[in-house]
Amino acid sequence: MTLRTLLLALALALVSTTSFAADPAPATPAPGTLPERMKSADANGDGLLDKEEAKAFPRLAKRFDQIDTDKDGKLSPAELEAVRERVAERRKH
Ligand SMILES: [Ca+2]
Ligand SMILES: [Ca+2]
Repeated sequence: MTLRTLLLALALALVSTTSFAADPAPATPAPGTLPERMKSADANGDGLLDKEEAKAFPRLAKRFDQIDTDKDGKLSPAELEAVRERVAERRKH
């Protein structure tokens, strides 16, 4: 009986592990660097905010060209992170 329970638990664990692994992993960059709000604004799900998507954030859209430091027309999480750091730095002074 104990072995049966053990096997059942093992089978369940395997099933849940397998279904977890089969989950289509979203192409997200390093966790924690991408604000949730950016993710929801990322309409086409490429992990970047283009000018259209940035319109969801008027303040972001206004400074789009400033934030887009590599001038590829899209805001990457790294670029947004850099802005956040600049803002945080300014708040300190
Ligand atoms: Ca996008
Ligand atoms: Ca860019």
